Amino acid sequence: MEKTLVLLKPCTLQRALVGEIITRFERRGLRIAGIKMMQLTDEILDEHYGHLKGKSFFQILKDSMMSTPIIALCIEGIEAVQTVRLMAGATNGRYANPGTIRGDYCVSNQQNIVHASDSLESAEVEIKRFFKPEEIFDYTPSNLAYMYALDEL
Ligand code: IDP
Ligand code: MG
Repeated sequence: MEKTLVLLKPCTLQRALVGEIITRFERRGLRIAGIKMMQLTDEILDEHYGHLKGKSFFQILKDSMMSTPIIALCIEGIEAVQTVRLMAGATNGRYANPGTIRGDYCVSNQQNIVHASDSLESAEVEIKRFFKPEEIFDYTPSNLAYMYALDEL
């Protein structure tokens, strides 16, 4: 099964939405394979947001991501990368579809509740960036046979 990285951003902790957002992933039927609270640093953000270096909002984004601890989640499911991206919605919360996390909880282009890996390749790199191997757990959910059809597993 696929694993993907989700970060609950500082805005989510400040707005006390952590439980609600984690509940959405649980209710969807995705498995939490790892979870931890972290204070991000300039170094990890330079890597994580390397594709945005040079953008006018880069420093504001990094400062915001360091303003409060974040919660990192490793989430697992069949095609979890795409499922979680669809759940997150468009980057700009003002344009995100209602029903998505961003579309239901934010109105900002930056303070947009979650980070979610955008491809299988970035998920693999990002999970390693935020979790040590021993922080990822491989237990079998007891309801798995009711989450997926047998020919999907
Ligand atoms: P994503 O989070 O939907 O994958 P990216 O383009 O990878 O979007 O950007 C990473 C993060 O940078 C966004 O989630 C958002 O917080 C911030 N960001 C992206 N574009 C803008 C912008 O135009 N203005 C302000 N912040 C932005
Ligand atoms: Mg991105």
